[in-house]
This record gives sequence, C-alpha cells and structure tokens, in this order.
Amino acid sequence: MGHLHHPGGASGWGRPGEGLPGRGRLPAEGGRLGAEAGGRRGGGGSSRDDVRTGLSAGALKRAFQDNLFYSLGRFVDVATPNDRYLALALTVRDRLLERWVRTAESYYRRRARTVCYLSAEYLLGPHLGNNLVTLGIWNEARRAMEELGLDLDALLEREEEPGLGNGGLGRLAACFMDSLATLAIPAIGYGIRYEFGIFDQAIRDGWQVEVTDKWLQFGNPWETPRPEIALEVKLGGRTEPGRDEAGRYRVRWVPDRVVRGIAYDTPIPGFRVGNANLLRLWKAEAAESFDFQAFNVGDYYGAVEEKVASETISKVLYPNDEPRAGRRLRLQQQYFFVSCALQDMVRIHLQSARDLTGFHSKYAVQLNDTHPSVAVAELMRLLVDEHGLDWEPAWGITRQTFAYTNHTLLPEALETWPVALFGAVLPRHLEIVYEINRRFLDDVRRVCPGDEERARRLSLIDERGERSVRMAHLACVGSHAINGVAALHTELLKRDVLRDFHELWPEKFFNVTNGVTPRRFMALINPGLTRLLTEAIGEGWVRDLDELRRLEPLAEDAAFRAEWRRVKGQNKEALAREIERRAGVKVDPASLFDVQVKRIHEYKRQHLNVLHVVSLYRRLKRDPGLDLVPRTVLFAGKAAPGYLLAKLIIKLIHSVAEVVNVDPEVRGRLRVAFLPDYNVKNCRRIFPGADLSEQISTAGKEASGTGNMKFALNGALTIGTLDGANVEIREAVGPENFFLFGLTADEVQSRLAAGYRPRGHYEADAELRGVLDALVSGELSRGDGELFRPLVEGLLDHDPFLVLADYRAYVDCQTEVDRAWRDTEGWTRASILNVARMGRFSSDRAIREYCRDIWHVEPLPVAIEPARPPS
Ligand code: NBG
Repeated sequence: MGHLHHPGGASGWGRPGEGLPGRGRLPAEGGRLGAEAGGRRGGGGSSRDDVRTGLSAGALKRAFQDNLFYSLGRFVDVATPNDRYLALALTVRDRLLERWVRTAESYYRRRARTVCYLSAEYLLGPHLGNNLVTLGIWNEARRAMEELGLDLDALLEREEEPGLGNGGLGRLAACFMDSLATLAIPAIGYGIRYEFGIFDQAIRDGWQVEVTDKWLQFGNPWETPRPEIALEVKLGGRTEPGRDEAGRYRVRWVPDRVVRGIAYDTPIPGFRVGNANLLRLWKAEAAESFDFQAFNVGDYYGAVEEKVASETISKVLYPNDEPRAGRRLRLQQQYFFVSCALQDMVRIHLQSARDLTGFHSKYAVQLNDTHPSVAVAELMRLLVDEHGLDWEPAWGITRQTFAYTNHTLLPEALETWPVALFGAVLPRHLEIVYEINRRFLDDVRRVCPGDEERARRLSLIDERGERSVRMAHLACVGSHAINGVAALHTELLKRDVLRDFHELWPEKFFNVTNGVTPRRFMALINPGLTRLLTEAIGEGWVRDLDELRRLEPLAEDAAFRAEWRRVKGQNKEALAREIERRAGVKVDPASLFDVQVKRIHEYKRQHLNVLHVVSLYRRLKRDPGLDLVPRTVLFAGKAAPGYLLAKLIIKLIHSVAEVVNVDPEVRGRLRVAFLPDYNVKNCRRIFPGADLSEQISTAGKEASGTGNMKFALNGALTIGTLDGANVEIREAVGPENFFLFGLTADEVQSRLAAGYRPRGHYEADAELRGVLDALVSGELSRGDGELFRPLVEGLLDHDPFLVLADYRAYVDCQTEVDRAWRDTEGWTRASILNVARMGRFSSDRAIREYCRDIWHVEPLPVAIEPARPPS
C-alpha cells in the first residue's frame, strides 16, 4: 500500500514521526521543524484559518484562547480545569474537521464502496492524546500549553473516556476504526451512544463496587449531534397481511411504539493521512408524533412517560457475562441501532442511486458478533416491505451485504432470544426469520435428504425446551463470510460450534487473526520505547508494523540492550508510582512485574495466578532463605456485577495482598496489587511497565485475546497456554522466547470427556493441597474460613476450566520464568525479539485481510492539503 504514503515533510503535515510523544525529548530536536512547517501552512491565510487549522504552537495557543472565550464563554483567569480541557479538545477537533469534511465529500463524490462496521460496543478510550499523535502535533500542543502556564498531562488526565464497551470485543472495534482510517478505507462505524458506559469499578474492603459511568456529565467535545438525521424505529405491536396496488402480497407492521434515533457523529482520523472516517452512534428519543398524539388527547403525563421509556433504550451498556433472561431492553437496543444504521445506509445510497438493487455493491456490512445480527431480518424487511422488492432478489442482496465475525466459543455466550420475547418486540422480524428458516431448511433437506437431526441442529429456531431464535445461525445464514478471530479459534468454530455450517458452506469460512493499533498501544502510551525504536529504525513502524523486524540484529547489541532496559526501567518506575497512588501498595521497580489485566472470568483463570502467588508465599514462609526472584504480581479487571464467583476472585486477590504485603518475612520478595477500574485510560502505564504477561486461559476458551498483543508489543514476555492468538504469538516470536505450559485444547476436551476428577490433583500434589487448604483455613481471610469455600469447593468438585489440572505445569513454568529473569541479558534479548517479531499483530494487517478476503474494498486516499474553510 505504498501509494498511501504521503510525501513526508513536503506535505506540510510535518514529518511523519514528528509529534509522537517523546520525540520532542530527543537531544537534537525540539519539534521546531514541525512547528515551522505547521505555522507556515496554517498561518498562510487569514487569522481565521490560522485559529481553526494552524498547527504551530502559536496557532494552537491562539486557538485555545479563542475557544475558551467564544465556545465556552470563559477567560483564562476563571477557567476551571474542565474548561481548559474542553478548550484544548475543541482546538484539536477544529483541526480534524477539515479532514473529516473533505473525506466525506470525497467518498460521496467517488461513490466509494463503504465498509459499515456494526458493533454494539466501541471501547474508544480518551480521544485527545490519540488525536494529538494522529495529527502529529503533540509537541506543539505541549509547548502551546506551557506558554499558557498549563500542563498538557494534567489536561489529558481530565478526559472521561467513552467506555462504550465491555472488553476485547469493543476495543477491537475501536482499533479497527483507527486502522480503517489510517489505511484510507471508506468506512462508517455504527453503534449506540450509551448515556452510561461500562460501570466504573471502585474497591471497598477488597470487594468490587459498581459506580455509574457518567461520561457525558461534563460534555463531550468530540461529538457532533445531527438532530436532522433522525430515523424512526418501530417496536412491538402486530402485523397485517394484505395486497398492494399491484396485487402483490405485502405485510404491514403496526407497532405499538415508535422511537427515534438521533445521529451523534465523531471523527476518527487516520494516522498522518487526509482521511478521517465517521463513527455514528445513535441516541434514542421519543418520536414526536407520538408525543403530540398523547398530548392532543390530554394525556400529557402519559406522553412524558412515553418519552422516558423511549430514551431508556440508549441509556446503559449491558455488562457481559450476566444472565440474559428477560432482557427485553437489550433486544430493543440491538434492533434500535441496527435499524437506524440500515435506514441510514439506505438513505445515503438513495441520494445517488435510483433503487436498492445495488445496495450490496455500495456497502460491505460487518456484524461484530451476533449483537447486530437482527440486521439480516431488518434488511429483508426494508427491502421487501418498505421498498417493494421480491423475496428472492432481496435475499440475494442481503447475503452479499453481510459478513459475520464470531468472537466466542463459550456456549453460554452464544446469543439466543426466546421466541415469545422476540415476537413481542419484533413481530414482523419473527415472521421473516421463520420464512428465512423455512427456505433454508428446505435447502438443507435437499442437500442432506432424510437427515432430520442435521436440520434440527442447523435450524434458526432452537426447539429444545423454550423455543428460541439462534442469533449466530441467523448471522451465518444471512452472511457471505464467517470468520473467527485467531487461527485456533477459527479451527474450533469449524470443528465444533459451527460445524454443520462449515460442512454446508466451507467456502464461507475465513480466519482473520485480531490485531491492535500501534498508534494508541505503542506510540501514545509508550513514549520512551517509541523514541528508542524511532532512533533505531526510523518512524515507519507506526504505519507499517512489520518494520519492527529491523530491530532483530539489535538484540545482539549490548549497548542497545542496555538502552532497552533503561526505557523499561523508567516505565516500571512510572507504573510503580501508579500502583502506589491508586492501589496504595509500594512496590520495587527492580522486581519482576508479573501482570494479568483483563475482565475477571473463570476461563481466564485469574485464580490460577492467585494459586501460584500463594504457593510462592508458602515456599518463602517455609524456607526464608529461599532464593526466589523478587516479584510484583499485578492484577486489574472488572467483574460482571452479577457474576459472584468473579467478584469473589477479586476479593481473594485483595485478601492475599493484605497478608503478603505486610508480612516482614517476605518483604522485598513478593508483592501483590490490584489496580482498580481497568479501562483504556488506565492501561497506559500497565503495558509499558510489564515484564511478564499472563495469558493463562483454559486452552480452547479464549477466542483470541488482544491484551496478549499489547503486552508483547511493549516488550513483555508471555507466560501462556496454547489458546487463542497465543498460539500465533508464540510462533511469531519463537518458542524459545515464550513460556508455554498447560493442556492443549484437544487435551482439555478429552480430559473432560473422560470424566475429569479435579480432586485427584488435590490428593496427589502436596503443594496444591497446602494452597487450597490455606484458602479455607481463614489465614488469608482474617480468620473467616468460609469466605473462599465456594471457590475452593467449586475447584475440587467441578473445576470446569481445569485450574487444578494445569496447576503443576503452571507453577513449574513460573520457575522457568525465574531462571530466565536471572539472565538479564538473555531476558532483554528475548524482550527485543518479541517486539521485533510482533509486526503481524497490528490491526492494520487484520483490516487489510478483511478488505482483501471479505469486503473487497479498496483504499481511497484523501488529498492531504487542508481545505480552506469557506470564506
Ligand atoms: C472477545 C473474546 C476475546 C477476543 C475479543 C475480540 C467477546 C464476546 N469476545 O478473546 O473473548 O480477543 O472478543 O475478538 O467479548
């Protein structure tokens, strides 16, 4: 994609590496060049241009003052910290707008085939810092703020992140938006503008407490509301069959409620390119016509209630891992945003096309998991009921439009909706699902005559027990491509979860291994490493992560290794300060930082990690002279509010920390800490400061993982199972640079099939027995022997995730880690090689694969000259 490269400094956007955090601290540099280039460009026109578009420190400073005064109605002396944050954010946003508007114009004029990413979650993280990196004005912004007596870091700290997602799936959507823009792919992200995102996690007495996430409380400078882009969404009611003027069979949907979706738009700029794509999130409001109706008949309060009920739809993000029963609102949310998105696509398409027969050539729509899969039925409804197409052509268009990404192998996470609930919320869609199913099963019976069992397994309706709609089946049938998110995951999908579909349509299956954006997860959060890499191999790696390969020879360079350690050391000091500030635990930056951060879940096995910590503690107590590598074991992650065992694991971590961290006998050898409220903002010290990355899920359970990539890209070595993308990471970095342990996915399956008896491990392994006994002895829980009993008994009697089966291998592998850590040079070499060989795990590579194999879209680079604002 060489043509995507713009000609560097000559473009006037500053040199490509200019403005990366940390660059300004290079001795031979002060960012002057970039500032002058920016100043020339921005300052070329009237002062109005300058204040909206200028990229020099001077222009940014003037713009800041201008925004403070004219947008916020404040002057410097009385401005609050939030005012200052907003003034800088608006200043940066102004600079995105020219790209954004030009991009939209250019896509429109060129009628580009557009990727529409449908996702119920976007875990974006703070915008300000990322946009400074993207625009290349980090140093200029810092200088502008300094000249005003302000500290850029303090302003960055003010931003409340839009936490519109639970974890990996939502963050992947955000990384993909970044890569789509950077690769100049015409794309729109569609989702929900939740008023409350994922809850904030507070810790009280070692327990998780959920706090409402009021991210919009102080305003959101990055979004533009579009009250005129308002689309009606029907809910409930009944259907009426009938005939149209031409005598054709038509169904009318008579809803009992109508809500309105309002578009809120956020620009997603690509890294150092002219493209800035659109993220369009929908907010639910009452449909006016309904208000007035009630008002006219005198039911004013009824109308208000209606309004409140409508607005509820985009109120709150559902935490995952919660029981799904009866969550009508969740289904309404899913349908709401999907219907808005598809109506919006239809609206845009009809601006330049006569009808919808070419819809699938205009759009490639990706279903991010099953959450948006009702889109299959909704597009059929729009095409057939609203736009008068016949079923057959409509079905052809639908199947060519959609592609589906599966993100989980856990059977309990595969979405189904009780038929009764589905029909009550979406009566017309239930009919459409039945019709899709009838035709689909006819085909199945034609291909496999007499195989009724197969038809039952493939059916969109699960007839066992309470009848329910299988959303993954709807997504598979309605899509032309189905993909898993790591090689192993895709193989297991084909073999188990979606086996029947794979037998039917092997050509529909693809693997696209996940990736992460190096802009946010390296350049932004790790300025020290960014500077070192850029000095060593230039700045090309930020857009082309395979360039990291060029580091390989440097692994043999002792001076470079020393530099590498110095950078890691500084990052560990910063993390240590953060741990002390936010968890109240003082840790030694020289110790091995052993880190597990992710949602708390039994399959991710944070409790296996805790068993190791307790093992180390007991070894040290038994033999105070033991020569153990000093370790700091760090955890972070949220538990679903209703997932009691996950919450108990958080309590367990705190309880163990409470005992270990005050015990003088292990002082300086072992520390445990839990950082509260893990989110995109709070990860910024964690990945750069980690030595060891814990990726220890039960093999066959983690679809991919993306945290594993963020750690390795920041120079941590991985201890992990052969699960998800770990398999490919290990292949890439070399097995000698990866700590592997545990059962394979096949071994896990056969263990369970053979009748796994976890208690056998307890009986056979004295150390394990000692650890589990300690957990129920009360010695780790202020004398309360009952507190952790449910956890321990669960492990002894069931242990569905084979914690006890993998315990010995894990603990022994950690001894290997200790041995490797003592060889400082060897560890550093492995750390460098990890980074050098991780290029494949950029989300840019993932997006290129989607474009090539699934979407068939081409880049459409937007010219990088700034548009003159209309005068
Ligand atoms: C998650 C998987 C992760 C994977 C992300 C992104 C869901 C349903 N799935 O392993 O658990 O990395 O998706 O693909 O959140």
